Amino acid sequence: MALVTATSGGEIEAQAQETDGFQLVIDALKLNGIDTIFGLPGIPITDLTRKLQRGGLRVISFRHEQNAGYAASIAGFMTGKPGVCLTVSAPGFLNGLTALANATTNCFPMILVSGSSEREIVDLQQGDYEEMDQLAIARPHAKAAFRVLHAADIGVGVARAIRAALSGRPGGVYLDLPAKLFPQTLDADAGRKSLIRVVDPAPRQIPAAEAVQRALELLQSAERPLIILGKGAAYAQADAAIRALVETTGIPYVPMSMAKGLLPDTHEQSAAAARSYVLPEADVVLLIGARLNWLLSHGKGKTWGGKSPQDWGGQKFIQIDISPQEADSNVRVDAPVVGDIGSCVAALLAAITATAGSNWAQPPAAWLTAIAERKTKNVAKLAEALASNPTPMNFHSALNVVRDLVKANPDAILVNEGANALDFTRSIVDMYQPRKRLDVGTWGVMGIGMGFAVAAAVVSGEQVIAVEGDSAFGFSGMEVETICRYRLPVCVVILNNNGVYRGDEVNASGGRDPSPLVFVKGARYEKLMEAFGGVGVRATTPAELRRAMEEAIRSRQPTLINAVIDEKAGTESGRITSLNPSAKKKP
Ligand code: FYN
Ligand code: ADP
Repeated sequence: MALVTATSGGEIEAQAQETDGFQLVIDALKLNGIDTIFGLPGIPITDLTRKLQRGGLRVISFRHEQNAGYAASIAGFMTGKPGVCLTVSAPGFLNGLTALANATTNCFPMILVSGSSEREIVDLQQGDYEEMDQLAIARPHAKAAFRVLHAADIGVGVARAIRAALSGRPGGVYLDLPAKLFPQTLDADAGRKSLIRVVDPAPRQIPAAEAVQRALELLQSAERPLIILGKGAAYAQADAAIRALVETTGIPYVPMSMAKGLLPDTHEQSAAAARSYVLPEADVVLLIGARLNWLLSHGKGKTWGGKSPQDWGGQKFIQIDISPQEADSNVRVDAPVVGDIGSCVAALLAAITATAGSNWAQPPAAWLTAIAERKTKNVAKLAEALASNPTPMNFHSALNVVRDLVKANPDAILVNEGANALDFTRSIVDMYQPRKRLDVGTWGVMGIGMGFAVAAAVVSGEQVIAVEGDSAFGFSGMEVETICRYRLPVCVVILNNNGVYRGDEVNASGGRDPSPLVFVKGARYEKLMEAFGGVGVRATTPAELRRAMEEAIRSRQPTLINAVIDEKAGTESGRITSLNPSAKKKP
């Protein structure tokens, strides 16, 4: 259809019948239920951010694109809709790319939308403003990458990005929008018709009956069965079916970090407190949305009872995963079950009922008793550590307070990063509901803290508690301004021991510079929050920390608590010291 020609009297009507690239991006996102954009305005997307807000989307504007990207990715994990991050070209794009790569690695659905410079100049390398071939750079770090050159293709571009992010194994998608695209106009009717509402973007994938049968037979043969729940199981939002499978079979389970709370950590079948006993002792292990990567010692070696780091421990694995390529990635998987977790777990439950009715044989008592004994011992050991009240505080006495407050506020979302601050929080703070624990994930990445906290508060409206190592906080600390600007109910607790891992190291050369691992002693992080109108508190005792956290949760005000702990508390790399080649060599 031809463009309407404007006359002096009919100008408004003419404009109303035209649309442009800006509007089509907004319409395409809205049509697909995208209601929030995380980003940072600048050339060439400044006007787009304005128009998105005017168009009714929530636009959360950050201080650094990496944090906006992490926010988008975790919004994707929490909601099952792709989280969208919008950045400027070249450096802004690169800042967002870390988060996109992290999303792909973690199987979080996310779309990084970046403006880009003039293709004609970029491709001839003639030195454009922020010149960069962003599409080529994004491709290896994303599940898929697309560029849209014509406004009429925006609908297809957005639809392809959504499908790629959500279908099969979720991941990060890059969508390149050159500056010239936005002001391109076309007939409004043609524009409307070019848009696509994506139908069934994450189609169910039903497992093959014989794969389910194979898994069932292996499970029935087990004497010491174990279930491992990963963050894929949390993402799948198949909470009731997973709980039914665990409880019907009576099999003990271990949650990976972000699967904590999928069943309450206080569940009697949780073997988390006996982790180092159950992994090597189990004979059949059912993995649900968990990969046998480094976090599970690649399914072999001493963690699994193997004699040396490369030795197989003898376990047989059943693996439920949406990716058909995942099985055998590290060790043999005897019964791969490929499909979406909801369908696979339902199929397994149906097969159990068909085979055994309500008389499924519970795991042998000897196995359950042995686990219970280990659990009791570890729980008692932990309780003793939590009860001690040293001066200054240590990780245990501070986290005992967080543990109580999460228990009293199970709807709250816990964001957690650091080394020791991560490891101690994971084992000390019980979670009670699914998808409430958000952390460093598959890469063990530092810097997710404030981005995750902002997104968690925006997406859920719930209270967020961010437990941060002082080093980890530094990567995203400036976003406390964002937290204050949007008045988000985020309580940041910095476990401050003056350094990376700990704060008492000195410069071994005797020179004037501090050790590379320490920070300014006695830093007043709480003042950073006060600078933007939030509440800052310095806490040196568990009682002060408790009071400050209770008040933060009661008031829902942005709060930063500088929890001062012993600078000698902490070990190098926390519980993964073995991965740090020089860790044993003391300076
Ligand atoms: C766990 N534990 C408990 C409980 N839960 N004891 C008592 N009560 C409860 N509720 C015990 C558990 O049995 C272990 O003791 C110990 O606490 C630690 O448990 P965890 O955390 O489950 O196990 P572990 O061995 O640390 O797990 C391995 C891991 C994990 C690799 C999956 O460390 C992890 O997720 N690490 C991420 C690290 C990371 O990304 N760091 C960021 C980079 S830091 P034992 O059974 O006695 O062993 C850069 O430097
Ligand atoms: P963790 O770190 O908690 O062990 P991983 O990220 O290693 O978890 O594993 C998550 C796994 O879950 C991935 O292999 C991914 O393919 C899978 N996954 C994600 N979503 C689904 C889903 N809806 N159905 C089935 N598998 C899924």
